[in-house]
Amino acid sequence: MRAVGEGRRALLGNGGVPPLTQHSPAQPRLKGIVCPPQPSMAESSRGGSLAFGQVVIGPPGSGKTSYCHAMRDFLGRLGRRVAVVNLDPANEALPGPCALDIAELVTLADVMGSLGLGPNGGLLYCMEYLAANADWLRDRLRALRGHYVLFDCPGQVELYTHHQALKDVFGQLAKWNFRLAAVHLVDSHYCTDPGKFISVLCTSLSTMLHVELPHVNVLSKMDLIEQYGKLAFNLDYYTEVLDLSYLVDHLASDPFFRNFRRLNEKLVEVIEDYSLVSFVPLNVQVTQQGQGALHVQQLLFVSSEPQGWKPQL
Ligand SMILES: Nc1nc2c(ncn2[C@@H]2O[C@H](COP(=O)(O)OP(=O)(O)OP(=O)(O)O)[C@@H](O)[C@H]2O)c(=O)[nH]1
Ligand SMILES: [Mg+2]
Repeated sequence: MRAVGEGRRALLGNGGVPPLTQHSPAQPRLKGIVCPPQPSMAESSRGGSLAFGQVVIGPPGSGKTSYCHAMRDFLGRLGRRVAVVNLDPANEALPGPCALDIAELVTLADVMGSLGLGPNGGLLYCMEYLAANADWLRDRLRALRGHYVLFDCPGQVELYTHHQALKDVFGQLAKWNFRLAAVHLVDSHYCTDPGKFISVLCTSLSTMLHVELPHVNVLSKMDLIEQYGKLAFNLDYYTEVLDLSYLVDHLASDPFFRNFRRLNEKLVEVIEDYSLVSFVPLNVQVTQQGQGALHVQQLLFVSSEPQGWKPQL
């Protein structure tokens, strides 16, 4: 970690990040994918070649790190140049090699120890520290030109729903000619509980609106869905997110949740009015499509489409 005092000064002086383009609900979109305005090719390629990749985001334990390494292994087996960049300062035991690790700059343990912060505040500080030291990231990423880059991000929901630091880092990456898709992983376990599924819909929508990147929502750990419990509806119902009134009715069959019916109706109304959220089911542990879930290769195509790029596999 650079000296904390230096980091603090850098944080106080971090006013140079330009605002990103505003989200427009009128933008064209594919199923499960939002395509905010992208810089034109001519504008993007000024000052360097284009680079492609994914920012892998989502709640704690949703499978981000496993996904990054499964995708890296898959592309590596095909002979592609691919790199995992660990942006999670709390990641200590990584399941595979990383081309670049934020631990070189800052670790959560260092921040908690030196600033007396808890794990959540410490992680937010680390992300602010990274945003304020974007030059460090830019210098290290230069060595990865020509690679498809998978950014393994931390599992803290507020980073994606309202906190500014990581969004600023994504904005910097766009200025350095990275064309990124956000792959937002959510544990498919939430499908087994209608109340939790509504909250997942709300956080997924907030994340899409806040992060403002081409976006794919993924239901992860599909190999476990049957063990998680019986689903009240077909899997398609959860992935397509079309008519949520059935979900509210189902929830209201529970005497406790009946009291909150009106609140749930209003929440799903917001989701339906935006009409942005849907999911792609993913099983990182298979190499063939099965049980209604995609595998990493198909997800690569799904996430590349809004970037205007077709992977050559
Ligand atoms: N069965 C199964 N387990 C998975 C899958 N993906 C991840 N896991 C397991 O879920 C746990 C969490 O996975 P991680 O990849 O560390 O999740 P993460 O989102 O990176 O977690 P944080 O970085 O702590 O937010 C690990 O025990 C993984 O082995 C999957 O597709 N199927
Ligand atoms: Mg992780």
